[in-house]
Amino acid sequence: MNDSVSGPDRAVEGFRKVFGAEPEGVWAAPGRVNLIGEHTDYNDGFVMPLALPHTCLAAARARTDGVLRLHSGDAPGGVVELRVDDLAPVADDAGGDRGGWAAYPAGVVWALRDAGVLSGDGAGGADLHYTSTVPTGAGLSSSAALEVVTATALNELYGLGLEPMRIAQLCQRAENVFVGVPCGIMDQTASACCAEGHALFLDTREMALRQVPFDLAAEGLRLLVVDTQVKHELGDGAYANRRASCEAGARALGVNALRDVAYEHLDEALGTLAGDEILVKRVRHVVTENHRVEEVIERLDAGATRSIGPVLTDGHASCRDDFEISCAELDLVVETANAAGALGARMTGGGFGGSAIVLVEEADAESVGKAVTEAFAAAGYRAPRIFPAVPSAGARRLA
Ligand code: GAF
Repeated sequence: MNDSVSGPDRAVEGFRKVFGAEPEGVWAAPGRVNLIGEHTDYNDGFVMPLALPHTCLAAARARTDGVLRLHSGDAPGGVVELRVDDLAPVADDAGGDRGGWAAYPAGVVWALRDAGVLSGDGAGGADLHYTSTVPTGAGLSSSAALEVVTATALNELYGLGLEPMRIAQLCQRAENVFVGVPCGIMDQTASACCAEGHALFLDTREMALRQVPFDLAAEGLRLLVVDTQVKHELGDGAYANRRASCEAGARALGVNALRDVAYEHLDEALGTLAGDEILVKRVRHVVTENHRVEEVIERLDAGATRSIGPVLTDGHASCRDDFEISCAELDLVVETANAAGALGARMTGGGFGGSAIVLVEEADAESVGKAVTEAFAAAGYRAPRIFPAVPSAGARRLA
């Protein structure tokens, strides 16, 4: 493939090469970072992600014979061919491989059919070729981008008329039920609904969203993403474990979800949990984290963008000490960046590796990045990848 061609052209070229035909269109869906509100989305809480300029592209055309052909320019293994009528989630106790990367788009077709959005024998058949610039395994939602671009393409190819929020919900269901990952709704909503120059405030209980202006360049600020390039194995079971602790905490407190524990009554609530130190910590993280999202919104609404820095750093301490989802590499980013003059920093996403975000004055971006890179070298860690998080658009058609 010719490396000099731009995104959509590259997707079209890849499609032609693999399927020997013209695609009907090219669609894009972005990865994300989360500004604040970590592990709150499965507690009916608040989150505030923003979309990255990095996207997963799909060149696609519909098929009338009920065959789904999936090809990724980034993964080895060639074309994965499936019959849409045969798609079914793998039973939880079946173990083994659920189909690698292709399980995500296949799960989306299954979810659209299972919800009756795509109906009739063979509906959902398509040829799809993907190419992505969202780093994988970096906690930047490459899987959600893959799901959302698939649903967005099929939405148009089949004239389904789905709103972005509905696309996000169907993609979450694909991931929960078909792929078997118990994620919340944040990543898919970010990929489907974000807007350029904005962060997305989402109330995951009401599924109400607000686009919050977040034009950092205009304020002389920059948000850096630091991809630590590590993913600790521990993370796999730990997400489900944290989710189970939150549900246990809600049960112990007699509420539907931890969202219902008021920040003002947190001490009382924690008193009720006395004796279970783990539940105390998990509940404290979720309740204070929801409060931090509200604080960040207030400060942004007041035009005091710089003042969100310490709130981000407090959020990191809570992820590290109470929710226990950080790791040495992420902690080193936060400590080093803040010591080098950043306004604030925190891990972002599920944790146990992946990426951190750092809010800096534009003039300090280079020196702060350099300090982090040097600290990684001194600690014997692999060099991190550092790039700016420019708040970008959600899923869309490109060609
Ligand atoms: C992962 C999940 F997919 C999200 O739903 C969210 O829970 C996040 O971890 C933590 O905030 O990205």
